[in-house]
Amino acid sequence: MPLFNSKINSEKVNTAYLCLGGNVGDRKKIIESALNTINNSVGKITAKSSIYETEAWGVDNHHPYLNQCISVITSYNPLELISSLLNIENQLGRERINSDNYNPRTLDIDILFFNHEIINYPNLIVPHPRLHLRNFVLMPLKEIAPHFLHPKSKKTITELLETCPDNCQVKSYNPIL
Ligand code: PH2
Ligand code: MG
Ligand code: MG
Repeated sequence: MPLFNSKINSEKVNTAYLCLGGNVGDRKKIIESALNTINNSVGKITAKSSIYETEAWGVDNHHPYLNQCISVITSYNPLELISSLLNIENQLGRERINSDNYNPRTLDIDILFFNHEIINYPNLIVPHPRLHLRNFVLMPLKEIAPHFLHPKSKKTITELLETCPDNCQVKSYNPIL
């Protein structure tokens, strides 16, 4: 019986929504490399928003970020997922200087949703506790999941964006190559 159960668990398919962002280095290349690694090692990417250039939220006068949201299908459980995402951040040059602060970073990959689960581990809270306060998350997320219901507030992403108090600028990123 245990064997049977673990096989079922290892094959369970989960849908996670992630937000990627960074404001140091070649921001676009770093996000693209992260997407490749995620697709090859974490699970298949099923949707991608466009890339946005976004004013730094929560800090004054930091360099603007690029942000993008994706959905991914994965057999990882939430802790396996966050640990593999932290590895990818590290591989792509993330240095954690002071974890309480919004330091500039090459790459941050946050789990926004994991299925419709509510998860409260000491080192992982899902849904992301500040996603409803952030245009840089809600605008890209609305592109790929406008009707997704937040499992706590039971509001859709479209509704959350309408009531989001954030004034930070978020605009489409279309660099002239
Ligand atoms: N991430 C933060 C803090 N502030 N601002 C923007 N625009 N984009 C981010 O990804 C971001 C931020 C903490 O993770
Ligand atoms: Mg973050
Ligand atoms: Mg993070």
